[in-house]
Amino acid sequence: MRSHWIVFVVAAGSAAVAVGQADDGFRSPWGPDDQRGAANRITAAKVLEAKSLMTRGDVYQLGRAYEAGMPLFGTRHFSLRIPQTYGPLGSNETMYHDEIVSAEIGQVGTQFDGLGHIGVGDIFYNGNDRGDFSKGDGLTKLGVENVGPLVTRGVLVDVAAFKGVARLEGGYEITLADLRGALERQRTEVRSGDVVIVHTGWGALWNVDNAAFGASAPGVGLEAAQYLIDREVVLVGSDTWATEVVPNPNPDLAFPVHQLLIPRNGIYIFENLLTEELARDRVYEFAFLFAPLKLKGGTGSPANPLAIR
Ligand code: UVW
Repeated sequence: MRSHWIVFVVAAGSAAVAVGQADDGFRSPWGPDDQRGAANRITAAKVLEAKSLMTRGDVYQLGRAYEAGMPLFGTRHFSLRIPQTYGPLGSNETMYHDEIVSAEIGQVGTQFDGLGHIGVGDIFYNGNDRGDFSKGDGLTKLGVENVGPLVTRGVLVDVAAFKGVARLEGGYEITLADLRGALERQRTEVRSGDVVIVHTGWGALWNVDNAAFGASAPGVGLEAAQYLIDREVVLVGSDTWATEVVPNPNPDLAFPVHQLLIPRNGIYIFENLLTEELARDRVYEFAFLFAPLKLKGGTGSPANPLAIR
């Protein structure tokens, strides 16, 4: 069941950005069987570039704790139970605990959105039709197990500092001028194969005012996203639950930046990252290390990525 090919072009600032369906926009430059998308940009040279950025030995954890009561999108849920204490085993009395976790495990808390997460109508990354791979017991294509390790140069873009605020307002669209201005202020450039993480300050609301945290979010707009696509990044992340601006300034559109990045360009999204410490220490360039959980047929991965300087 293939939906009609239609192109919607939305004026985003001065640029026109295609956000709808296009028969060319979904085709992978890495071939018709490709399931890794922009992860293909991480070459041995990018790994060595990341290594060269480890000059101080400072390690930053970018993942948040998974815990009951954390903000969740829509009807998603999370629970962790320790069913019982087992043992004792042997004369040495070994005791042990296991946990049962119930959650949309790739889509709660700090989360890495894989290529099977988002479609435009029925069409997903590389022209894959939902009807062909979306199965109840796991995606048969574009599962997160295909991504592989992401070890590359990371860039933090502190848009909050550029705007002179601790926290951008909910619904604030990060424009191309904001992105460029923040990068210039930091004297940082974005290169092919980079991971780009945006600090908005919104993460300060996490587990402090969860209603406000989830009601809206500042984030990347279509034009800024297109800038990062043109620079051939691997991933765009941030300290908000969507990374993109919510609601979109165009009230007709729902999560168009997700569509532009993931199915149309094979670029991953990271959400709910802990960016405060990098912003505080003005660490704008670092080695980024993350390997998605090999959750076969999964849409995303829980995460505790590392930034090392
Ligand atoms: C949706 O899946 C709609 O949102 P997110 O990727 O932000 O969790």
